[in-house]
Amino acid sequence: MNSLSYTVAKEQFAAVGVDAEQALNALQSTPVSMHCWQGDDVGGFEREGDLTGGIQVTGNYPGKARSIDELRRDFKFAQSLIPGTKRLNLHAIYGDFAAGVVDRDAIEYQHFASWVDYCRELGLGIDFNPTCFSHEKSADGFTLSHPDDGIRAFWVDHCKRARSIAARIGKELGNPVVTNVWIPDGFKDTPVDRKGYRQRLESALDEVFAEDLGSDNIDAVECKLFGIGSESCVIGSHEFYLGYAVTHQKWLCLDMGHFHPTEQIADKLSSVQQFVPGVLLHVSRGVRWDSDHVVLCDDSTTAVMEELVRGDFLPTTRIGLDFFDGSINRIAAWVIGTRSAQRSLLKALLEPVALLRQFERNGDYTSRLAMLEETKNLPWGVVWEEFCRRNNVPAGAGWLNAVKTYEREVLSKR
Ligand code: RNT
Ligand code: ZN
Repeated sequence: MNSLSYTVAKEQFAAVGVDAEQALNALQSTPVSMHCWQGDDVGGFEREGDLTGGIQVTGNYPGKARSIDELRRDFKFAQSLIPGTKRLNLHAIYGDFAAGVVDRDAIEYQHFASWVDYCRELGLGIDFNPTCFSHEKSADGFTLSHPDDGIRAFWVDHCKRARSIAARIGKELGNPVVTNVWIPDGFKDTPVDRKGYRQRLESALDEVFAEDLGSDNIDAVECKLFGIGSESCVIGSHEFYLGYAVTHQKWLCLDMGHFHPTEQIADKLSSVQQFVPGVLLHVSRGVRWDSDHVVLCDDSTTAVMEELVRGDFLPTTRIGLDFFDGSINRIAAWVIGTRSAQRSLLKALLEPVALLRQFERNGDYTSRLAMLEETKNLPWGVVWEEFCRRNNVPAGAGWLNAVKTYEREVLSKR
């Protein structure tokens, strides 16, 4: 039975032409891909060592997952506090190397088979990423654009293997995997041969993508403006990958932290979606730089979700999360970020788009602005509570008590 407050809220939305039930169904069927790397500060299980590649996790909150079993336990718990459809986003360094660690150019499906069992049990799809950082062969900052033929070939092999592992995972689960290629390549200071690096990157990508793997794998490429140590030039820039994705009909990954600090990706979606087959989102929150803070239900996240709904882009978009905060409880970070992305999407799904569009078409920008403001008061929070109730997860901060108990009983003993 619906709650009384939901019944009232539903009527309020109906009065502006919005079907709350339809919004709930759309939210239920839109997966959010939760990144495994929030659980252990992008460490992985392949080797000890620093995180390199121009990305950084700050904070040393106790209780970080130290093994594949700990990460699996933490992730299983985190996703149980989140409503709706979830996926698990894996990086290649998170393989199951119990039988022995192999180098990146030798990873195989068998290293990920136990993740497939794990996700099958939890009813989750999987997404995948080659790991082109935190390795001695990327220590000088270059991978697929490296001037050394041998090093470039190593990373080409790694990315090829990642793609075929992903295709096999997609086949096993009957659920296509998005494989996202992000490389750190870039210069701290002004280069003189940008062209050479970009030409090498293009041909390396051509090699990586040469094999047709069918529909179990979806390729995406992720652009970036700057990183720590690559402030002056990133080889895989927005223009580079937009051009590559359009030419080769790959999905483009847009990370919210990968542009100028005040530049928003919401405005890019309707342009990019006209020319590429799909968009992978890395929902993140940059604070002053690509800091990968925990996602909030804030204006920029909501603006992105609004564009997805307004443009009817949900069928050709995969929503993935990409943040890593080691300064707070990492499980809480997952829960806060994922639920905030979903709440932003729900707000967008409850927007009276038809009405607003009509105002706009009539040139009545006064009414458009007035309604955009007035709808902020509509009781979307009540619809969110109903969504949580139907999914058997705590609606309000009730999940926090569960996380605190887990912290006491599990994390504090690590
Ligand atoms: C780095 C990119 C990339 C990574 C992950 C770990 O700037 O955003 O997506 O965060 O692959
Ligand atoms: Zn990203």
